[in-house]
Amino acid sequence: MTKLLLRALAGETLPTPPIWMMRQAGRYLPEYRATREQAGDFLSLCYNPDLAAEVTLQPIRRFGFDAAILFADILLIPQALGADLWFVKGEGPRLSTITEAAQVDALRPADDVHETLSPIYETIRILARELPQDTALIGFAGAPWTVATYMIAGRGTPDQGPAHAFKSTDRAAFSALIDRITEATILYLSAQIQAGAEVVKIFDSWAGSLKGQDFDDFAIAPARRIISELKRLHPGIPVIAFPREAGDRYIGFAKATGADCVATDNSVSAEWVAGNLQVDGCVQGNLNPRHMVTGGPDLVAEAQRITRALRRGPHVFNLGHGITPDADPDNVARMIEAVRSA
Ligand code: 1CP
Repeated sequence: MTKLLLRALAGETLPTPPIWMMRQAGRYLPEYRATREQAGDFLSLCYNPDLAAEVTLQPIRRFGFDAAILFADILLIPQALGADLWFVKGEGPRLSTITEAAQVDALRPADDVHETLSPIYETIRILARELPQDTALIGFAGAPWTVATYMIAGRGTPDQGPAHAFKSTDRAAFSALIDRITEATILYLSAQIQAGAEVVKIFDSWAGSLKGQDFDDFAIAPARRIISELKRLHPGIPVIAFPREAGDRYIGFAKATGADCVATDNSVSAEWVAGNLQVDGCVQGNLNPRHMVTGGPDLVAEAQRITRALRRGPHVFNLGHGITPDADPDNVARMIEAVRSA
């Protein structure tokens, strides 16, 4: 096995960690903006296999990352389950909302998702052919809780208030929604693996707002179910899970879900991650994405501090969250150089 990412995920401690970046294909790159213009809107880009493969490859060509992440979005699953989805320029995603049990029942069955999502599998087949031999291909989906927060509220929310409210008023209907998304996610990720994804990542961007038993029921349990089912269907497939802002609960999450690698945000220190999480396996993270905007000596110092703090165990270098549109591409090159020379 020569791909660095696969070696780290298998538990190997490497002299230099594999490097990739969340949102590495995105608006901070002029070539992405040009291809997106050509596609029309964001969703047309996601569902155009040639152009989606092209934007996935752009950061690989420019920076030589060790992994490519499929270009798509976590909100395609709600759409495949029957929700309306559109993007408002300069604002973000909008979806039809879910406010009552009957709307959960009326969603399409999980088995139907392939009908909408088959272009995504074609993107993966193109990438599997075109990526350089030493670049690993990552597929992904949103975690059920995070996807549910968008389906219930109809948009991104700072505190996931509407989803928490629906969970307290009708826990049975809320659980049924989580189950439907979980089943759809298993089918979606399994098809991605069949098409050529070598790793899958589950993004639980809003896991941090689940407290107490809710974290067990709606962050840990669905992740455990998705991971065990994927590993039953595809023995040996590595899974990265990202329960963002889980804090101390990263530890219990890592032990309970069976994820091969837990990705951490930048609110926990790399030293804490080394002492508490890396002791049990591979970790990913966790440079603050603001350094991609500000650059300078702090960027180099921070990238090297993280690399050194995590070099006694398996580590995948990444940001603590996605790179932002105002980032300077030159800072990405500086980050990679800093990590590889640490
Ligand atoms: O205008 C544009 O071109 C769209 C910006 C954009 C991009 C580049 C969106 C809209 N999605 C994406 C791609 C994307 N999204 C990827 C592709 C691979 C890569 O990383 O390069 C991935 C993995 C995602 C995942 C995603 N989408 C998450 C989880 C990770 C995270 O950032 O926390 C979430 C929450 C979304 C929803 C979403 N999609 C797009 C936006 C702006 C948002 C956030 C909306 C909000 O909460 O307000």
